[in-house]
Amino acid sequence: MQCPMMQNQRAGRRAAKAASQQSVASMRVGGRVCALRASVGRKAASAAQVASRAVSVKVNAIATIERPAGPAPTSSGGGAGTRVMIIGGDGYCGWATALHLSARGYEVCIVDNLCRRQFDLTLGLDTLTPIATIHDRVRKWAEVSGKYISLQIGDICDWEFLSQAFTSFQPEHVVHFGEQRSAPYSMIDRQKAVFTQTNNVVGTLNVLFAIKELKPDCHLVKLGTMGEYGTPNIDIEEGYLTVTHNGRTDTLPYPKQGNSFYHLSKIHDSTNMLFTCKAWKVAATDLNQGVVYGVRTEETMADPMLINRYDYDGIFGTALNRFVVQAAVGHPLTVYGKGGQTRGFLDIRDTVRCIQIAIDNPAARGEMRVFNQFTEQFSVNQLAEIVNREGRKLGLDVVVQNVPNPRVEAEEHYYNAKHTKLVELGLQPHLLADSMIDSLLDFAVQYRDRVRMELIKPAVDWRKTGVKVNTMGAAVAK
Ligand code: NAD
Ligand code: USQ
Repeated sequence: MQCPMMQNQRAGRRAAKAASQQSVASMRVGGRVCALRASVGRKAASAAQVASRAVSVKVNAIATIERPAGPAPTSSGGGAGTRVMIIGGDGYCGWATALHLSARGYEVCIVDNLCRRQFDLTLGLDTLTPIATIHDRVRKWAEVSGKYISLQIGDICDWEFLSQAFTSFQPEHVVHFGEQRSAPYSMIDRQKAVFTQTNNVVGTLNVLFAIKELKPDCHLVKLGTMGEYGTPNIDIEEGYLTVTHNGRTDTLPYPKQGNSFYHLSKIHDSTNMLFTCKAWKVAATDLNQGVVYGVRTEETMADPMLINRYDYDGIFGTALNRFVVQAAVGHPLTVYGKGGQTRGFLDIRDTVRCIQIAIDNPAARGEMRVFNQFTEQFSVNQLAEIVNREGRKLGLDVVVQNVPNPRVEAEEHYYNAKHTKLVELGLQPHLLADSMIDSLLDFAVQYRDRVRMELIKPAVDWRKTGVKVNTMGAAVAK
């Protein structure tokens, strides 16, 4: 019997047949592995051709866009041709970072299996902004900037693919964004919880092995999350806590208390990284990032084809980005529960700058360095209040609504998290007060005709996590 995915991909393969470069894709459907040889040229590989490992389908394709013959980037902008592999470079943070670094003279290679696009296709979601394919994105970037980003399409859980990508690119730094990053997605059902933890933990383990086996001096910059710490009733330090217990003192990893299977996957990653820093002298920076907001960066606004994704739905949309879209379309702002939940936040323009700072000031061999990557902390109520106030200034009719909390989390709690290390290294934060006025709301208003109101409601209830795959049920709240 033919694999269903093979039928879907027939058209794509026909289109690519003439292309010269060959790649091999293997697909697992319901436990069976079907081998297929797909011709994927420099201009080929659609999202469908490289559909993700997610949702019972495993496709490991390798499609490459290599640098054309000619000089490598020079020192313009300070990157000096430093070779940076960006895993997850087609995603929200990764795409903006890839362009930021490329523009500044770093030699960038994006690695991505496009599973994020596949999640949207499977669940019926869409970004607020119309985004181009990754191949069109990097081609347009070359036109706009004269700088080339190489592209490796494949799954980092596939060792053969990852080791080949490492060997051919020889990264000096690998920035690892390439994980399933939605807490609600990880709580939809058993299959997605298992996928999230397998994808994230195995992918990171493979990256650690790739560094050890193939490029031991490569610095790992790994995206962790502030949610690893949970909401303890004491100050949150940057990674480590000095404790005196029964008269003895030690500095230990800060206690971790994740509030979803996604957040727990990040904790497992951090533990594996700490161990390999000790055992193999890996140099690692764990960036415990807060919730990112905004969409514009200098480079992603340089052409409509470079525009970044912007998630506002109840599964991938994050708090502030959702509130801004809700205000733009006249939907009540969805404050979950009492709204006292407090988190660290940062503008995406600071995300890209933090990554550059981590690269320019690398960890030493054997060092597991942790930075808390956020610039300001707010409660959900405070965010709603700011969006309400600024929205009214623009003439928007904003209503704030406390809706039943679909998550299990503290709704009133102490929160004071340190975040000084990146500032000490030169980060100059974009603060929300300014971003809100000059960027966020008017951007959402510009694209509001694309908003699908039915995707806004909270879609996944932590207490009702199912055992079966539930796609539309998860995307559209009842
Ligand atoms: P995203 O989903 O937009 O991007 C992740 C990218 O990784 C996607 O393009 C996806 O296709 C790719 N990917 C996932 N698994 C892969 C695999 N096995 N092999 C190859 N590619 C794979 O997510 P984002 O919002 O850009 O987040 C990036 C990272 O930053 C994540 O690790 C996330 O946990 C972390 N983070 C994000 C935020 C936020 O607010 N967005 C906040 C804190 C931390
Ligand atoms: N929230 C609302 N209303 C909404 C959406 C969210 O009140 O409409 C609340 C949530 O209940 C939660 C807080 O806002 O208390 C943050 O939720 P979120 O969806 O903005 O962020 P979260 O699920 O924690 O995940 C996001 C990213 C994740 C990253 C994390 C950073 O998706 O990849 O790791 O932010 S942190 O929160 O610091 O762990």
